[in-house]
Formats: sequence, structure tokens, C-alpha cells
Amino acid sequence: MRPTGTDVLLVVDVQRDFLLGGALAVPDGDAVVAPANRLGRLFSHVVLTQDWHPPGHASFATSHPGRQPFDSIDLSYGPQVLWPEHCVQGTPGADFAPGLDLPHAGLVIRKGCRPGIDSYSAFLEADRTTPTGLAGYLRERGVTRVVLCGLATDYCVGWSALDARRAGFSAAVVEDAVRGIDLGGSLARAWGEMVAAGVERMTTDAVRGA
Ligand code: VGL
Ligand code: ZN
Repeated sequence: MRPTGTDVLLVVDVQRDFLLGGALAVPDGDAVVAPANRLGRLFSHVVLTQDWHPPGHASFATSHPGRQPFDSIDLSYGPQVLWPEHCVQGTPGADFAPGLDLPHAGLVIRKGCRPGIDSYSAFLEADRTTPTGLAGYLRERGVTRVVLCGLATDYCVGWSALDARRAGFSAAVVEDAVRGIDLGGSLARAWGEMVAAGVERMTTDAVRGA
């Protein structure tokens, strides 16, 4: 594809808690760091997202007595998977991966900051009405295509890609630069929904124009 000034690389949640030994380790999650760095060098616009929850966040199983991680419950805005406590604001687990090397990233979007609402998507919180401001930022910068990498394919990457399409952007997911959690078939479901929504499935080589 050969990235131009109208393309942004969106690097989703490449944070310690999603890597090996982290509180919510994504299988083989560490494998996204090197391709994210390689991709980053190809883009002039780079945006990072950072999952950033207050202690006691509604998405934590520990906030719901009697519930276990990976249970699903209904919150005011709909179904919510309950997770181990992860990416708590200001803790080491919320830091970016030590190997992530994207110093030219121009924006960090922190999400899931409100105690009662989760946000997988970089664009819209889980109540599906509260924008993060990312769409407006990208439009003001003249971006028309969002290229995504990071973690996790079936949650924050997938929801962000679908919302990028809903917001009117072209979108592509770099398949060798993402890894999934895969709860109850969520990974296949996410790819199906993304492809149906017109999200392109690319490789790092294809982005490089190789
Ligand atoms: C994520 C579950 C909970 C993600 C974030 O980054 O995909 N998944 N919080
Ligand atoms: Zn989270």
C-alpha cells in the first residue's frame, strides 16, 4: 500500500499487562512489538492507544462479588466481559511495552478511564455514545485511512477497526502485527465482522509495498 500522509498507524494497547507475565496476557502478545516498530517507521502519522482504568473499574471481575474473570454480565449499556484487573492508571502494567519504539507517535488516546464504562474501541466508549475525540483529530489531520496493529485482535483492535469504518475511514488490520484473546470463538467472529464491514486484512509486507 505504501503509506502516505493520509494514512495513520493506530497501535492498540501494546502494554505490559497484555504481554507475557502480565495480568491479562494475550497469547503470543509479545510478537506484535517488533512488527509494530517496523510498521511505525513507514508512517508519518502514528497514534497509540493505552487502556487506562481507574482502580475498581466496572470491567474488573473483582468489582463484582461472586463473579470470576471471563464471566459475562449485563451492565447498564449491555453485555460486558469481566477481566482480571489490568492496566490500572499509573501502574507498571499500564506502561507501554518496554520494546515499543515509536517516538514519533503524535497522540496517545487513553481509554476506559471512566469507572463505570469500558472502552475497547479507540473511537467510542462501550456505552456506544461517548466519543474519545479520535475521529475528529484524524479528520483535522486529513487522515482517510486507519491501519491497525496491536492487541487484542478480537477486542480493542477489532472494535476500533469497526468504529473506524463507521466513522467513515478506510481501515486495514495488519494480521501479522496483531494477536487475539479468543474467548468462545471471539477471534473468528471478529475477523468475520471486520471483513463484512470492509476492513482490509493486510500483512506487514503488503503495507511496505513489498
Ligand atoms: C482489551 C480486554 C480488556 C484489549 C482491553 O486491549 O483488547 N481487552 N481491556
Ligand atoms: Zn481493559
